[in-house]
Amino acid sequence: MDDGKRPLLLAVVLISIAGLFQTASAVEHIVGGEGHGWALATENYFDNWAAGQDIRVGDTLKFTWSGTHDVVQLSTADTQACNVVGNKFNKWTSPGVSVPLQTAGTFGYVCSIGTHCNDGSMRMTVTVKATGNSPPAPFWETSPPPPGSVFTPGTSSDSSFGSPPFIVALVVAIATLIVE
Ligand SMILES: [Cu+2]
Repeated sequence: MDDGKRPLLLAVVLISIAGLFQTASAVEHIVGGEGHGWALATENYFDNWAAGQDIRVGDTLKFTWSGTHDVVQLSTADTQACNVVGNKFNKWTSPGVSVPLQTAGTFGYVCSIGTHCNDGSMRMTVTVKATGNSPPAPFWETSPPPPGSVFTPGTSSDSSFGSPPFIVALVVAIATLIVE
């Protein structure tokens, strides 16, 4: 190989390796969805929202709100009972807080202001799954999404462009061009 082309090839490989790590990057979940946030809601709204998310260790929960709310982490039993005078594991009072999820398990969050938990349904049980249990499907195995569902805002990245097979193919293609 021409020695002058080695730095370029090295750069391509390094960028591609960075791309591999990007596929496993943390997802920031905006609690309640972008249009709703951490606010008074209908019954089970936040539990239903959480059940629809793929929440993994390393992800964060972002609680956004206006007005007077807070976020208190309780046991799941205290969460379901809105027992905000029970054991508080954590409390956050600044809107926009990002709560890191460092271990797999089931966690409960409520708003402790007034009767927001009981009457405003501001309670949520979240299941955090371990990382790496379901790697994204290779793009050739992914069935085409139904019309209108492409680029749905708020869903986590399922792009096949970041998948390892795609990146390996890209590296091989570019490296072939360079060495010719
Ligand atoms: Cu509240």
